[in-house]
Amino acid sequence: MELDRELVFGAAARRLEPRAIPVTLVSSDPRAPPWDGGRARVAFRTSALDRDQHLRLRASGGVRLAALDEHETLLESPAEILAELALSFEPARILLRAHVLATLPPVAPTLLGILNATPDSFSDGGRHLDPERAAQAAEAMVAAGAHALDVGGESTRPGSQPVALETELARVLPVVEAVRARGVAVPISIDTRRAVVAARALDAGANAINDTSAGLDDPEMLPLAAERACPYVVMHRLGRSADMQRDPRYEDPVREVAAWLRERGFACLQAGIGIHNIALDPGIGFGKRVQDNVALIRRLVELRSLGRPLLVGVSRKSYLGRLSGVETPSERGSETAAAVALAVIGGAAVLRVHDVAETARAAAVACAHAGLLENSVFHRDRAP
Ligand code: HH2
Repeated sequence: MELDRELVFGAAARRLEPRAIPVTLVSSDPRAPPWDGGRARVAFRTSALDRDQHLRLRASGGVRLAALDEHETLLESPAEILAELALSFEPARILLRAHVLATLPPVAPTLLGILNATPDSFSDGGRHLDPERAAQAAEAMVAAGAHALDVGGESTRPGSQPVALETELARVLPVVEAVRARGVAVPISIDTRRAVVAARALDAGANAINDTSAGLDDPEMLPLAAERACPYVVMHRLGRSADMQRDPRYEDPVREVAAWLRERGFACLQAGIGIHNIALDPGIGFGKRVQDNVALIRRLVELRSLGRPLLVGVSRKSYLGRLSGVETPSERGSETAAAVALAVIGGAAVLRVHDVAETARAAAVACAHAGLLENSVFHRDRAP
């Protein structure tokens, strides 16, 4: 049965209230592999629907259903539609928990080198303020194994204050331009909460937006990401930088962060951002206690049930220092390597790191243990 993407979970489906329809997963066919020719076959119980809801579901084009009987239905869907479904419907989370690991191809993570054009970032503050020096550092990171670079002009460390728009622009634009002028050709993400900064950086040669506010600090951000059709990182944050570490609390940080990311991911879809351009990030250190960060890394695999690539930023973060007793961020290389290895095992797709060479080695070892070596860029690029 050929399914039309728009018909199945396209624009019409987005008009549905995400959790209005109490459809529950019954089972996938246990005899068949979850993916057969790129399609999943999953049965949903729809008996909980009243007539009105049922009509709405069908009228929405939200699910193309072949009835099993009057209470159960069979959904068939290509991977990308399931991914979109995961952000839109709560039951799909359960569904994807069962299927995603078996279905999304495992890949070695992308290394995203951090290039902070700031005087006050917690680890590399002041090192890359000069555009030429920043471009040299970018070149060195790529030589060391970075697949992409993340340029930021505003520290978001706990307790930091926002910088003026003009200041942020004056910091990041010359760096993006200098990196490009030097011929560094890897993708660049712009780490900003402001749509204007993102737009200008994209014009200057950046390719993606990394927004630590998930679109909540600037109403123009999601529309911009949709219009530019560029990758957009949705990061979880509790509170704001100035106060986020004051008294963060969760009952279950992993469940709560997952629910929040699903909500914001759905907002991205509604704003018109393509499902393939959405990546999710648990926001390590952003309004989290040590045990919350630990739980998020230890149970990272649960966030994969959201069906989108996960970006993880553990590099040198203070919770690592709290665990090991090392206070100076730049001396937390071993701590970073250990956390990066766990993130790889948990299925991280992108690792945001300061020391690329060191992390590349840790990631290569972790990839081998996770069975990702064949796909590993480390393996491919470094084979003699
Ligand atoms: N962490 C920082 C900044 N941006 N973006 C994403 N997506 N995920 C992160 O974990 C993340 C981020 C904080 O680290 P850093 O840039 O090194 O420090 P500062 O905010 O002080 O500039």
